[in-house]
Amino acid sequence: MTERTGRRGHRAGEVAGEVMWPVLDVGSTPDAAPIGGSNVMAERTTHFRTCPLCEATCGLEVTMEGDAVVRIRGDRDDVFSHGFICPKGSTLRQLHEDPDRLRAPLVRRDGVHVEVTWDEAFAEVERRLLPVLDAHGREASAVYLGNPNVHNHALTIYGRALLMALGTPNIYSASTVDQMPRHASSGFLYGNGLAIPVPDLDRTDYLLMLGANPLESNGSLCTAPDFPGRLEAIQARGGRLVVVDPRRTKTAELADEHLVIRPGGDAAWLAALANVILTEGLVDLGDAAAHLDGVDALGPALAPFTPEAVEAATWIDPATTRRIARELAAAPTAAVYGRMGTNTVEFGTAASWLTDVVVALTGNLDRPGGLMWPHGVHAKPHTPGPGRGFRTGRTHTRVRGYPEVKGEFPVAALAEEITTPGEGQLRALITVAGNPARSCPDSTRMEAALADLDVLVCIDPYLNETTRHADVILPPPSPLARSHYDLAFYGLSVRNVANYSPAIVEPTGLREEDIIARLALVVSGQGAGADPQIVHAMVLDGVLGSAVGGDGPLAGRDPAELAAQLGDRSPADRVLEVMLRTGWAGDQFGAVDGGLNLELLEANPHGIDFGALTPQLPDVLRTVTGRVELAAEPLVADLARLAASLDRPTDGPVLIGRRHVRSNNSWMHNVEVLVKGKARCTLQVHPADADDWGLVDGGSASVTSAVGTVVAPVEVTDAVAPSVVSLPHGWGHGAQGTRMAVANAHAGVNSNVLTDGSIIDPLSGNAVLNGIPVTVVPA
Ligand SMILES: Nc1nc2c(c(=O)[nH]1)N[C@H]1C(S)=C(S)[C@@H](COP(=O)(O)OP(=O)(O)OC[C@H]3O[C@@H](n4cnc5c(=O)[nH]c(N)nc54)[C@H](O)[C@@H]3O)O[C@H]1N2
Ligand SMILES: Nc1nc2c(c(=O)[nH]1)N[C@H]1C(S)=C(S)[C@@H](COP(=O)(O)OP(=O)(O)OC[C@H]3O[C@@H](n4cnc5c(=O)[nH]c(N)nc54)[C@H](O)[C@@H]3O)O[C@H]1N2
Ligand code: SF4
Ligand SMILES: [Mo]
Repeated sequence: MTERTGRRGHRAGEVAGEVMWPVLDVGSTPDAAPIGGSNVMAERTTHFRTCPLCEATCGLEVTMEGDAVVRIRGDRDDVFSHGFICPKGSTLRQLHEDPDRLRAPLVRRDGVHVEVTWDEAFAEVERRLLPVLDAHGREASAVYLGNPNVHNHALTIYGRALLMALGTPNIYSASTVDQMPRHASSGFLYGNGLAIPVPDLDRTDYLLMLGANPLESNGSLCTAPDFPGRLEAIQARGGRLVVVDPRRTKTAELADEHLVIRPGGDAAWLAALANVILTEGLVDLGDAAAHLDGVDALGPALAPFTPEAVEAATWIDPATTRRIARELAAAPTAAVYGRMGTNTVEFGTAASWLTDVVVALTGNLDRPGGLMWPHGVHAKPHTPGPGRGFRTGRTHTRVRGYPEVKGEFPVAALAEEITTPGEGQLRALITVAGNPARSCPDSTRMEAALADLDVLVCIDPYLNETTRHADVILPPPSPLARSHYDLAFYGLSVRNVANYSPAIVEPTGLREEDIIARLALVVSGQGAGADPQIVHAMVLDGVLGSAVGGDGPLAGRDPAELAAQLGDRSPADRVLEVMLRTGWAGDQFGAVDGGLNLELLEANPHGIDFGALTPQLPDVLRTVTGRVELAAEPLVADLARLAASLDRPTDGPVLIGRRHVRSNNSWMHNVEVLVKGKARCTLQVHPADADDWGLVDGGSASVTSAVGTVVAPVEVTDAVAPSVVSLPHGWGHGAQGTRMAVANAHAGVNSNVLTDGSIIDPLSGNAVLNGIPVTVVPA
């Protein structure tokens, strides 16, 4: 068997089998682990681990000779991915070996970054940061958490410790340039911003996908390794895939039908689908009916959104809208799934909400083949009954008064909070695994803001566009030098799965939880030399305390007794062990025979499959009523804004983004095998527009928005709709002071110079990254 990549992956039909309960599979554990000693013999060893790079959680088979990587390919025995990997999976080797990856901390001296010891680095943080906190207060500091935080359980577990130690209300993350609308709509609908239902890919008969391109992205808010194979399996079993996208993507090419939509039009179009279902008497609530509130209010609220009324705003003709609504209602099971294209727009929360409305009205909420809630095995059993509901706006940003959502402020507001003088002006920033200089809207302003800070501390493996402004950079270990467990994504997964990967090589520097712990001790005033064990004990006590509190199976047990049962592991893994043992599938520290613990996962290096998703209503709900609030007041109120947008003029080109399978946001362009070949950072332009604007393929165009201009190479293609131009994000390398030789030689241009930080989706605070009005002229 050869390595499976891309479209040669398995089909989902083979995946959707019986529940496979854990079997001790000692025979396939690594023959020897090189960890813990210099490998004089350079013995060949095989290791199985989960790829940490994207949400798909593919299993990798890593062959080592001593500390050197010999080969990485898909793990054919992985219970979830069955050998599938994409071209990025094997580049863990290149990331591990990358000479530009920082092995030691850097501090900036006279404008130049120089290597220092860890002790010197933390002393420098103390010297630079504490006076700023003392002079301006904790509210003058902020944290930005980037995307890799959710791909790294040490960061997921320890992030809170840093936030608490810093004591700042100013929390920003990549969530508000991404999926915050999904959290907000789930918050209002289900009372829980984390209760995000996913399309039950392996069992659905009809998938309506809007603004997602899993053939390049490998899926998002829907963890499904070999997403392409699972889509093909829908078709192979007689189902239908409809893709709604302004661009003919690879996913659109695979689809049975591709509908071209006007960028930003999804909320209006979904409202029209719901309108047709309601007015044509197609409503069938199915088993969820007993848990749904607000169905009667939807008819009047959505009345203005007839297929005719939304046609100009969506470019979709009314007959097609009616037909799709009828198809959804008639399908034995159907799921509607929206991602970046529906979230990072002005009506992101509305689109997320209306996705779920269409699903609920057709009886597809919480049933196999519809939208279902995963239940990560590390999560506690749901506690049935009403909850406290979902509130936003408990605090507001200083400059524009944007409400907090899920405890975060919109990252679109970060730059102005740094550059606008006055009480509460941000003077200190800590970034953890983020590159806001390339990922956030209005980069010109963001970079000016980063340069303007009194102090910037970054936990990051690269000297890149953001960290070049840093006073101190603290690099994490290589991806092979840490253990891995997908805490975040097993909660968004199309099957309930668990897979743990031990570290393969010894870290050369500090573990990431030690970096965070020491930073937390510095910012809480305990000194650069304080023992990180203080923080480790506190974090562990917290999770043990919550395990023995309440009325769960461990109620009343002694935390110290439980701690004594934990293995001799890294601090983050000890916390993970508690979570796994006290989760719904856990061994409850010996109380449940055969229950899950970390040893069992270690003995099953290809993972354990806990089966297909199961209905979760009403237990997943945390609304005050204990019911699904289909017509929650803030959501219905937002419809007036949506209705007012329907008559906006449609002339003039708009910019959208795109992803390519060989890229990963802004940070993997330093891997030669991923960037070689034809330049991918091009402005895609429809042939008719190219003629009108005097552009030629291979020429260059100047693109101007309300906030900036970039000059990009032109790619003429009818894959984009007329009046739509597309430029990928995450490029624009080559900045002075960075240390990324490969990326800087393949710089590309930064599309976020064009995105406008002053426009957000008000309910979620999410930035608008798609549908940006631009003018395009030959450069
Ligand atoms: N125009 C436009 N902008 C976009 C998007 C878009 O579609 N269009 N997409 C948005 C989305 S969905 C997202 S999620 C954001 C991403 O926004 P960010 O998270 O800010 O950006 P990334 O490019 O993912 O940068 C990740 C950073 O983490 C570092 N890193 C990688 N691994 C680790 C690690 O293990 N530990 C630590 N400490 N650091 C690590 C990398 O070196 C890099 O600096 O970008 C958003 N920006
Ligand atoms: N290769 C690769 N994989 C990735 C990443 C990456 O950068 N590269 N990033 C990861 C991250 S952080 C995320 S969040 C996910 C994102 O995962 P996806 O959302 O699947 O990725 P995108 O390619 O951004 O897909 C968005 C699609 O929306 C379309 N679109 C733009 N505007 C609109 C609109 O108004 N309406 C509709 N209906 N469609 C629109 C675009 O043409 C594009 O095809 O990918 C993850 N995986
Ligand atoms: S699809 Fe995602 S998880 Fe799978 S190999 Fe590629 S980057 Fe890794
Ligand atoms: Mo993302």
